[in-house]
Amino acid sequence: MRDAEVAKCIAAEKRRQNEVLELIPSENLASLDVLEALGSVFNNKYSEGYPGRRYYGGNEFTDAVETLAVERAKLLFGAEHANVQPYSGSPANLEVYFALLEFGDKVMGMSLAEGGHLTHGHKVNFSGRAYNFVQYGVRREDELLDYDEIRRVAEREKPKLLLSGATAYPREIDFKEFAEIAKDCGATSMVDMAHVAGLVAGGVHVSPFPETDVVTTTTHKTLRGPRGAMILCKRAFAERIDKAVFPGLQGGPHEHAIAAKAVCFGEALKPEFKDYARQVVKNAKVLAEELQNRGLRLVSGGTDTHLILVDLTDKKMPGKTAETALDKAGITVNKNMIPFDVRKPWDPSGIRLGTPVLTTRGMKEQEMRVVGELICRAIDSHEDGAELAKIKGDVTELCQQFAFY
Ligand code: DSN
Repeated sequence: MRDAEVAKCIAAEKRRQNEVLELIPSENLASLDVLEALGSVFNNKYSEGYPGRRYYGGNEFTDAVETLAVERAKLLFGAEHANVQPYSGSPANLEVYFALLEFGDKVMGMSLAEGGHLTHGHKVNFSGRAYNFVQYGVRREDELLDYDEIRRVAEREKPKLLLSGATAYPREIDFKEFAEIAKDCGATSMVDMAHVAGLVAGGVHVSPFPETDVVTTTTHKTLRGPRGAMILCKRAFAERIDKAVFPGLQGGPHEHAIAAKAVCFGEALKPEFKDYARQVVKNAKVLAEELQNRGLRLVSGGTDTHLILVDLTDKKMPGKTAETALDKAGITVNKNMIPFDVRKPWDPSGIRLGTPVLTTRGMKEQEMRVVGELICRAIDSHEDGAELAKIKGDVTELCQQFAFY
């Protein structure tokens, strides 16, 4: 790297990633092989089209690497068709809508405020502007999805597409039940499994396959690959999906990212990945228990996945204050809305955390107890700079034992 200024930023970010406790549940640490593929000469190539049908010459090796990614993706998830070209999760979702719907068609998706995603029909997002989204959420009493109620609404509203998947729901989502509801009310079923793809691949979360018609996922979250996405579907939807990705919404595919996706899927097909996925969930459960034992209220009372949502209302502390205090202590989380939040998205009542990164670094149950204690100490001393600095010292010490890069 001859650009000293950029090199300095990269070195600082690498140090940060090694020295903080990264608890944002949608992040992970990709392997050096994934990073090498991302930094490869595939970056230089234009390859509009699909393997064997490109608009440019010189695509012999991009065809080979993209085919590898497609075949590994299908094998990993038991899918009939895979399109590995989506640039990221949001475009992937819009591509599915573009493939299967007319503008104005009715879709059901989970509201962002209760755990969904912007592209699941939020009014500020293209999805919510272009399509007629009916939003569902969680039950007030236990903050869980109410499948009977979702079925009732689907039968009444008759959406063309029924979408499930979330970014801030700590419990396992019954993708099979969603597929059943969609089938019974004549809708196409779609799952956005971005958050839990690695858990599905590792066999510790119910799979949307083979029942679901179309599935989107990012590849950089629990799946631990490059920043990017893919769409998996039944053969019957393949042609429409491929056309929506290119030429519908995208231009030249990012073949360097596709090469890195192939590496990621290869890693996830290895038996060790199952151990990883199992440990992610075990760690989240222990961390959740530790936080509860220390007096924090968790949305839905715990977790089945990699993700924990803490409600700080009883602590009389906004999520933003907690995020800032934890940052000062070297612990990275994100402030997050909780279901039925009375506060605003920029300063909501909760924080969201998860265990994919710490598990990649090799931390286990014992370390989760320590992490839980550090989090609670930082929250309790959010106004005490000296104590936060002391906690940061403890964080650095722990992190040094689990350096990854
Ligand atoms: N930004 C992602 C997350 O943090 O969950 C969702 O796209």
